[in-house]
Amino acid sequence: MTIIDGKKVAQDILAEIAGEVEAIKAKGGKTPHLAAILVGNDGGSESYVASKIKACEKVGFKSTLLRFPDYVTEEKLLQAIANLNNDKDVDGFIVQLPLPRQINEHKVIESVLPQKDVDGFHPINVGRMVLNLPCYVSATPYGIVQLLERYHVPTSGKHCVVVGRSHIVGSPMSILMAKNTLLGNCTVTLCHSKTENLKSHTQKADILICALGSPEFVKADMVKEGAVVIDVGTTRVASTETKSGFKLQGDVKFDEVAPKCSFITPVPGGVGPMTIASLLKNTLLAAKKEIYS
Ligand code: L34
Repeated sequence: MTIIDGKKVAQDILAEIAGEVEAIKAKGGKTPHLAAILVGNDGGSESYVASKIKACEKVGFKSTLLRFPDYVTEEKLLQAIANLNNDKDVDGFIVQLPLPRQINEHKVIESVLPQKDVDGFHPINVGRMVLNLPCYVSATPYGIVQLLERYHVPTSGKHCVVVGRSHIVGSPMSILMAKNTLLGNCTVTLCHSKTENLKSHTQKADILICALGSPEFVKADMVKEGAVVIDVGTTRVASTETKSGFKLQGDVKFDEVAPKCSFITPVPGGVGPMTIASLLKNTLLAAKKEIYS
């Protein structure tokens, strides 16, 4: 059994990006610039956005954080997005999700210029991803693909079961794994909250991707011997073991599932850090105008 070290792979990717940034700067090029919009004070969002900003510093990107209170109006948020769309110095930007209820998430996502949508959430980027056209692939699925690649996990002809059909992870993941590309060519089953007898599906998975956001939902009896298990869940649960009073828990009951696996990602230190590395990779592509020239 191999524990996939997402933290290490993410660090390797950040080092590669840093090298490219150095080369761009040495040639007198513009410093890549990522901006992030953070609404409210959700603990998870605060921590993820802080990690994104820190990663920018590490690779030599410029970063800008725009903060709004959770009572911000949709109009004000859309204005901030329009400003970033028009800001020539900003190569790419994200609006951290979730957003408060008064804000229409779809409206926000569609107002981001696809050329600057380094989250890959805009319908143009999602559509281009489905059609195998150059695009920004959203960071978490892109991170998972890179983990599988770097660990040489065979995918062709394998049965991949994705649990969870969110727009940002489950749905794009199911599409990527089925693609006729070097990494892909899986037979894919997409399971969700209405799936009957979920266990009968997950037990057949050669590659099981868990993205439901339900702590320790996936138990040993749901997993096939020798499976590759990717745990996307990062739920904050109360804990007396940590100073902060909470800990991160994945969707997989790691201790009992891991011994059955050929490969498994831990939480923390698995998919999470890869989400950040992939966002920066997309931002570098944006700065180099490699997707949209
Ligand atoms: N717009 N909203 C937008 N883009 C995204 O890509 C995200 N996501 C998800 C939530 N909302 C978003 C993230 O950034 C989830 N997510 C994310 C990013 C990073 C980490 C987890 C989720 C991460 O770094 N996790 C670490 C632990 C961090 C900690 O201890 O708090 C890990 O090792 O899993």
